[in-house]
Amino acid sequence: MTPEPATARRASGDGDTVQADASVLLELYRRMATIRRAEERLSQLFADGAVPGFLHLSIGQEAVPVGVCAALEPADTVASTHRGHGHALAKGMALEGFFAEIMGRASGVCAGRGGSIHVADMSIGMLGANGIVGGGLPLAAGSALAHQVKGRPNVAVAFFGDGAMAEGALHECLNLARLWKLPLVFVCENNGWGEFSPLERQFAAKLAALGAAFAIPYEEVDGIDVEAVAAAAQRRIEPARRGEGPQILECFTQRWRGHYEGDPQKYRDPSNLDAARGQDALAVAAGRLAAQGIGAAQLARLERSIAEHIETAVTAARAAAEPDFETALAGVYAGGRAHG
Ligand SMILES: Cc1ncc(C[n+]2csc(CCOP(=O)(O)OP(=O)(O)O)c2C)c(N)n1
Ligand SMILES: [Mg+2]
Repeated sequence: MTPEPATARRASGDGDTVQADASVLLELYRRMATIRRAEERLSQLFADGAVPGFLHLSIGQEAVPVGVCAALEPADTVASTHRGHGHALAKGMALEGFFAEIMGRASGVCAGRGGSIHVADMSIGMLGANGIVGGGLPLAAGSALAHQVKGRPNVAVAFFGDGAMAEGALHECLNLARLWKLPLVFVCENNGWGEFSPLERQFAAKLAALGAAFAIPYEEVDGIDVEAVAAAAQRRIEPARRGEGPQILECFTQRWRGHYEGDPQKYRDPSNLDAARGQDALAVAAGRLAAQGIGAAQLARLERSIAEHIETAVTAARAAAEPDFETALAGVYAGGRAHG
């Protein structure tokens, strides 16, 4: 997704919802639709055997990465989770390098060595998706420390799922970030599920209580409403950027798909899935756009251009070379030696 000016950040308003004009909301819609259509395309490619490894889709959760990243500067940094496609695209990853990476091609953003679960691009401040639950948290804390030590006016964002609430890494990072007043924003994507278990079977407390325990300001937001997420993110990011220390934002969202592609979700009551799919960030935004004079025809044109861009990226990825075996170890050892 081509990074564009953080329009929501510039929008006026400090209430619960940014007083965004239609063009700002349309841009947020475009970013969310790009993530959803890219993941729908990945789902097909995975079924066709064109995507190696596992695939964890974030369909249903698009408003969180888009709302949060709209409130960030390009040089701010984000660390992600195993469900990281939305974070990568919302932070500004181009579709070409994104698809090529996930399809294991040398033209991918990590030269085809990372794939879906390690998609990263330091040039846009995307520190990487991460297969370790809670693994992105210390990376974001380290990045926030680097911003602080180097005197940069930037913040780091740690995206994490509700499954990380019970991880020691979160508790340690909350403590360290508060002690050192790091410019770090903890963004929880609470979709109510950790793999195949509901949150209440995994964590007895609340994230708000962790915030209170570590003396870190906490805010929660409807993670289906992209404007509300952008406004809340702005409220958390600004104090962190001013040097007031870490912040927590908990976004309540919905996981529409299985934990991974192919997960039959037998553990999930169909009514739970229906309820989740009834909460659609794109539909909410489309309804508001319609009220502001941007109707279905304009959105259909936007969808066509997104679909064309995705197909161009997929076609290029299919045609691209696979990584060269001879260089398999490059980047593994310091000094970049190609052979062990
Ligand atoms: C340290 C660690 N423990 C367990 C796992 C296995 N695992 C992978 S994803 C996951 C659940 C993650 O849930 P959540 O953080 O809520 O993210 P979501 O899948 O809902 O986006 C678990 C337990 C792991 N990858 N890492
Ligand atoms: Mg979860």
